Amino acid sequence: MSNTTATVERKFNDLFISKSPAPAGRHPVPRPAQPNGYNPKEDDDSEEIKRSWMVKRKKDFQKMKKVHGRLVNILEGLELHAGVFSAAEQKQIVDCIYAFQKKGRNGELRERTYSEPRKWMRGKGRITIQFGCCYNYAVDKHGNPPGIIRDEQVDPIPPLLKFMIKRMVAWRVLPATCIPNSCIVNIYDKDDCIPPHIDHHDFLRPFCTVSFLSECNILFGTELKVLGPGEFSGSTAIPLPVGSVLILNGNGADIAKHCVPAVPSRRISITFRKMDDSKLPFKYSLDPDLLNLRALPTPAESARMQQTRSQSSSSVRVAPVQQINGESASPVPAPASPIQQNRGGNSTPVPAARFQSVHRQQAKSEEVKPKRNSPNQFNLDDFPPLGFGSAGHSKKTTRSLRQ
Ligand SMILES: O=C(O)CCC(=O)C(=O)O
Repeated sequence: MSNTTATVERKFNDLFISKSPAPAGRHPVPRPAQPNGYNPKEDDDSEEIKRSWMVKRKKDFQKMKKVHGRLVNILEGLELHAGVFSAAEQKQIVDCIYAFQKKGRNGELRERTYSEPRKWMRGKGRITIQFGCCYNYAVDKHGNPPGIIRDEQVDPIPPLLKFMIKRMVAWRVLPATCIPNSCIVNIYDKDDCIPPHIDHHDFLRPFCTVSFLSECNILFGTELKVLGPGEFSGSTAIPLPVGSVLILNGNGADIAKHCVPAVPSRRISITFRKMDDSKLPFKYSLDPDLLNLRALPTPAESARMQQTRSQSSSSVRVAPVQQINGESASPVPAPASPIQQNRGGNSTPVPAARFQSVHRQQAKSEEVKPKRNSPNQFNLDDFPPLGFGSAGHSKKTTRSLRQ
């Protein structure tokens, strides 16, 4: 690993791993370090866990279309998670990508890892960096069909991008059942694009794409029309805020095509995908860093853990006081948090004051800029954080091919 990459990574670790001490008087139950190196502070009210609760998640994308005579929600399975990577984290990731770009240009990466096509017309010229496997977009000069080329080797996923995977699993953006083992970095200069496609089935679903540097739209539709170089039209445009993760699954991955039209300014995306086991490169070996990843507790789980802890401590120390005074030793209930209100208030609270102060901080620093351009352009202003219902849509059911 070069010095630049190692320094970037050290700084990134500092940013990603919460180090704030436990509040006075609290004695977190020590848990064994996770074998994968992702060890947010063990206390269940750590900054890490609270940040994971503040991610804004939209999961109710809908566009009904007739497919083979049946009305189907072609966007079923899409999810947009905004605010997964902070501005400082995004900068570290982008710096790391630039360090790899430099290595690629200097011929310091494996031959098929780095590709920088000649910009011979508008829309063409997107740079790609492939880690984990060599993916062939179209029949190549050796006659290889599109898909994973099993006898080619590319560089392994760098540690910083593995941290991103761990973050996404820990924060419940990606399921622990489909952990990516490959990724493609796309570096778009102004006017570069990615044409309409459905991702190859050498990769499992769900897969995801993370956005950096500038916001752009991704188009979805069963018919995406090519209007000109880098210009496409489709039934649905979804803006991708920087630091957000778009999950592609279900009909959104397999019925609808997607594309990114010529971008208005430089943009980087990283698409993470898990390879089908039967398509793994012949020389691929399992990465121990990506085994046994786990999600952090939801607000409800965290509250249950806290309740269990306070019940066990009150049964030891508080009971005699109860008997003497004839009063309940239960703490005065905190005002209902937004989470409790939303759940009907019958479960144990996340400490309301703490939750709300984090919520206010997050709302202030929110990077998402809502836009309302067209009826089919989705916006982020009503994204519910984890534990909230989807504002205004919580009861809506979606009809899809996958029910
Ligand atoms: O750049 C994006 O957000 C989309 C990337 C994509 O579709 C792909 O890598 O297959």
